[in-house]
Amino acid sequence: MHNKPQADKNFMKNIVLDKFSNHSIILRGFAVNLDDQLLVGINNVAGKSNFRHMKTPNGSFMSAAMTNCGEYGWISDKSGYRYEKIDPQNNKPWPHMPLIFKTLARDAADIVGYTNFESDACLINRYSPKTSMSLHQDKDERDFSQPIVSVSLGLTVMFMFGGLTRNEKPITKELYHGDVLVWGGPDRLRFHGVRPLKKARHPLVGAVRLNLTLRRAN
Ligand SMILES: O=C(O)CCC(=O)C(=O)O
Ligand SMILES: [Mn+2]
Repeated sequence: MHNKPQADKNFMKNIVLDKFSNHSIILRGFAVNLDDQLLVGINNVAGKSNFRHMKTPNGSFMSAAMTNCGEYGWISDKSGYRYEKIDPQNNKPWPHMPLIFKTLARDAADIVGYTNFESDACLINRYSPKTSMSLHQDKDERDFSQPIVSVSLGLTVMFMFGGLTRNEKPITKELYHGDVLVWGGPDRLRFHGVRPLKKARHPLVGAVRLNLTLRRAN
């Protein structure tokens, strides 16, 4: 018997969808049964390409600690935001994307109607208490017809989902351990971000929130 990681098919039959627009949907608790496997994957990746605070083009530091896996990794430095195949910190390719990440992203995208989503980049964000991410668009990818799949682990956060312009007032949604958010189509370029994390302790993950953002970069 081999242990091929896969989403729990029985669990998938009872998915709770929080559809807050036609193209922005939270699959509540969809990744809960996979949390141990996802955390092992994150630790393996971070053992090869460490979490770090990237520099923004204006010279400050991103408040979330980040690393990547997959063929492409998202980076920020004084030259701007972009995807790179090589981790600039160790000059090696980013660690392989654990199969469970890819499978989870494909299954989640599939359920909400984006078939055959093949992610080639996974940004891993780690938020400590008070850490936030300001409103931004994900627009460094080549093909905006590909959705974004975002997995939350650990502490609960308030996710902000705005419009296609920065000044549109965002709605907020709490994201809990195991929630998977998928957005695409006309919502693909919506501004989004997360409010500062409140101090707490998650029984499995500890005093942080981890986020996997799976995308098709190229
Ligand atoms: O942590 C999150 O839920 C959002 C992360 C995000 O928007 C990003 O990394 O681009
Ligand atoms: Mn984003």
